Amino acid sequence: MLESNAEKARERSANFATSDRTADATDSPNNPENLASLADVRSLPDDALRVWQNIERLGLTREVAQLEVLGYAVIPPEKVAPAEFIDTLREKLFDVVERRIGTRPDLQADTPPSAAFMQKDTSGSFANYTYLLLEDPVFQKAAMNEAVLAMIDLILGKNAVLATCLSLMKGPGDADLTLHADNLMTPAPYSRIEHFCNVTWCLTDYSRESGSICFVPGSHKYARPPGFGESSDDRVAIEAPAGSVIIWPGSTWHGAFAKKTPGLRVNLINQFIRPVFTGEPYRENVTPEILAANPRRFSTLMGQDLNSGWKEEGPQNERVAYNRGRHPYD
Ligand SMILES: O=C(O)CCC(=O)C(=O)O
Ligand SMILES: [Fe+2]
Repeated sequence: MLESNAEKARERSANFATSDRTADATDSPNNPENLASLADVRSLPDDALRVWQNIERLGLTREVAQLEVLGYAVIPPEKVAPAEFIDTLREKLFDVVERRIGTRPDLQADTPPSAAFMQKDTSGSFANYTYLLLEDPVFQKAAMNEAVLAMIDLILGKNAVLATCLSLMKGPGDADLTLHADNLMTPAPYSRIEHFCNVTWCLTDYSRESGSICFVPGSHKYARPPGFGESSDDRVAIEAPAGSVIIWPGSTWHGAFAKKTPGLRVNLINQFIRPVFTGEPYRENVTPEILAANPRRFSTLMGQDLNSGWKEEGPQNERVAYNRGRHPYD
């Protein structure tokens, strides 16, 4: 005979009362420490379970909490890679710069080797070395790092693609790097689902004095870029030893403090994105005549305003104007 609903309800509340009094409720699927039992919970996709188990296996739950609450996470070196790997990464990076420019970077120097095509900003001596991934297997290894990919799986999904592999080197200077969100080409309001993620390997020690990156904690929830000058009093500097990896999604407001100590600050940056397909290759194949025969907006549809596809010459940031307070296509 079928149990009546009233009987079922009594049984449920009896079970609830029992489990409430029992300290060891490890069999309950509601116990987050018992993830295996969640495999039976049909609302949770298989992949979400595997992603979470991987996060736990690598000891990254604290970093996931930082991401959720603060909008950024700092993974300490011991959870990422041995010190020798960081030394190799830095030396191979210096090899590339020496090959490209003819001068090897020197950590004690106050200016990184530079070439005409490199951008300078106002925060002092600053160089941006792009298109590094194919230069040495060590860069590919960094992009494939287990802890990094565990976080990428969570933030962007397992089919994320790598958008950039670059290095910033900066020496002493006076001006801070202005607050911005890396969702540079995305109009507000930003999606709740992140589409972009920055993974920065610190190859030298980071501190406020040594010109570290800074964040506005919680700004990933604002769903828009900062207005000009907004929130600069809320910036928090990252204090992290070389070998740490800093991860944040495209919506988190960040900048950097001016470097007040001698020598170079060096990093390696991988930016990951959700795959977005553009289908037919109009961007490369539309002719100047067709562009000229159509209104301005047509060029945008043809991908002519996209700030992507650079190699060693680096991105054309003048195309990106959100952080300067105007729409780039106006
Ligand atoms: O490395 C820094 O100081 C911040 C650079 C930045 O804004 C970025 O990597 O998105
Ligand atoms: Fe940025």
